[in-house]
Amino acid sequence: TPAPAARSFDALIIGAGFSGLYQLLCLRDRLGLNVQVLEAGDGVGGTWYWNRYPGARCDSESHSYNYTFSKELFEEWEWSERYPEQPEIMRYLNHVADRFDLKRDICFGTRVVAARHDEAAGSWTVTTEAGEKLTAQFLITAVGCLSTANVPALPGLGDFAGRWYHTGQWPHEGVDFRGKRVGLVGTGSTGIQATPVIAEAAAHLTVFQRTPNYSVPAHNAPLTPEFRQWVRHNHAELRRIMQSTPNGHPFVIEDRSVWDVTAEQRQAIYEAAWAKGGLQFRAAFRDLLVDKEANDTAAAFLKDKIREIVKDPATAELLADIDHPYAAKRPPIDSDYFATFNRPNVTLADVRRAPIERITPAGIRTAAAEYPLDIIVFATGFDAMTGPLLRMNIEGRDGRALAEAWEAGPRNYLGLQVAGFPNLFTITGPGSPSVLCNMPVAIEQHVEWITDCIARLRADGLARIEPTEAAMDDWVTQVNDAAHATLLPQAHHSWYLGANVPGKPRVFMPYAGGMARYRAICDEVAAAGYPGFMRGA
Ligand code: NA7
Repeated sequence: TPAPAARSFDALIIGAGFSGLYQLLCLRDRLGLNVQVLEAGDGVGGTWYWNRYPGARCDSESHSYNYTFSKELFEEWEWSERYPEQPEIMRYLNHVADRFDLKRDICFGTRVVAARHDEAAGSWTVTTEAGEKLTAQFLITAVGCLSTANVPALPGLGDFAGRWYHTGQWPHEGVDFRGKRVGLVGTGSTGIQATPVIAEAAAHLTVFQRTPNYSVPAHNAPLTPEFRQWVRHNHAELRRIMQSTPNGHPFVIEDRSVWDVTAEQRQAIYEAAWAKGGLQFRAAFRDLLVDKEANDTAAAFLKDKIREIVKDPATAELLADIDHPYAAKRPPIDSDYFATFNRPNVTLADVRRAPIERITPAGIRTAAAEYPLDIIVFATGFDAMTGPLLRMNIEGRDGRALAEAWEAGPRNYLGLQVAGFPNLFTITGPGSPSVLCNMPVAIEQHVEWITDCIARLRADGLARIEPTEAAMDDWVTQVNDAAHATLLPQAHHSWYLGANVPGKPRVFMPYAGGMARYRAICDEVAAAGYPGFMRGA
């Protein structure tokens, strides 16, 4: 029997998280296109569908971690705590999907394994894991930046007699830590969130630390009725602030230098910022991310806090032995992370000086010791930004693979489009500021820009758009220049640089020039009729 004809759409969207849901709404309900979303998970949520590890919570404050495109949606949703916990974010995204009747156009449990551009037909053909083929004029990836789990290739893992999990692929039924000896590998934002929660449940927890990290208390708490009411009445103002700050958060970075104040005043400012907590800490001074000596003052303050909190001096020194500038890696925020090392059932293992050699059937063996374990938790991060795109086997014109085009690192224009891959749009792609920004703010901008771009194309009677090589070269330079104007590239272990994945090209991937500036650049390009892009019939 002949293979069934591929189902055909105006646009295919891959992923049903924050990005995919809003992109569906815009293309289907605003432009009237025939759209299909393909989603690997069995529900909406994206990142939050998979990351169900203990303590999973967003570091953006609740009232800013939502869509702002609809005043009614914004006003009718109430968050319960200062930072939204994973189950609550799932409730929110399901609410959005139901409110706008989005689920009827989403195929769940459908993983994309290949996407190929057909030049003659001017369309994309997408293949799913089940072998189904779908075609569309436009292909939009909404696959997230932190969705390809990085499980270290440690020898012996297959022989481990206990159970092991990656935080980004957490079992839906949860994990029972009671009475168990648990090892947690990784001290990024995820490990720092999970450690205190696992420590409360487990018989014993060993945290395997390769690169120590700063962390500022989150001071999570239930939101008061007064605050919730204030948020409800200030939709326009909050949206305006979030769209004008460099990082999309609803707070403004103080316009003062570390050197404008005395040492005593500085200490008082840091104490106040510590008491306020969360990502706002880095808003204390304007020069923390551009002046190394200014940054050193924040780093010293935060290291002193670790020494103050952690009672055992040797453990405190290991935790405070941080050699990157504060916030040059994504800065974690925590609930009792450092204090957890004062618990009698928690141990810190230094795997920088004594690396993990192998997993044995009984546990983890480092160069210094053997740790018997029942459960290993890998909080080891993701093949960030490029990983989720490259694993889909995307082929552009003449069958050229994206993996080949990006062999030396990602190259695109505005983080959104790649030469040789017509009508492919990458929401929150490398070269966009998204991961340095409060994510929904970046996503709304990307989605609206892509929607306008497609609308303009159709209004002009055109069928395809892709960037020029020259525009890509220029954008790569701008991304590089923006990074090097900051201290961010000085954190050699950061996933911004791909350094956490062995063999990955060392390229600073996000655009560090700020969300507000990026938005202005994108708006200018659209207003000028898309210079840097080739638009054709
Ligand atoms: P991160 O921030 O990439 O952290 C991963 C951690 O795992 C980090 O401490 C790594 O140390 C460590 N790691 C990775 N591989 C190994 C091996 N092989 N051995 C020991 N330790 C290892 O991921 P997260 O999930 O915490 O956070 C990702 C983002 O999600 C976060 O930035 C927020 O934006 C939300 P390393 O630093 O590489 O030495």
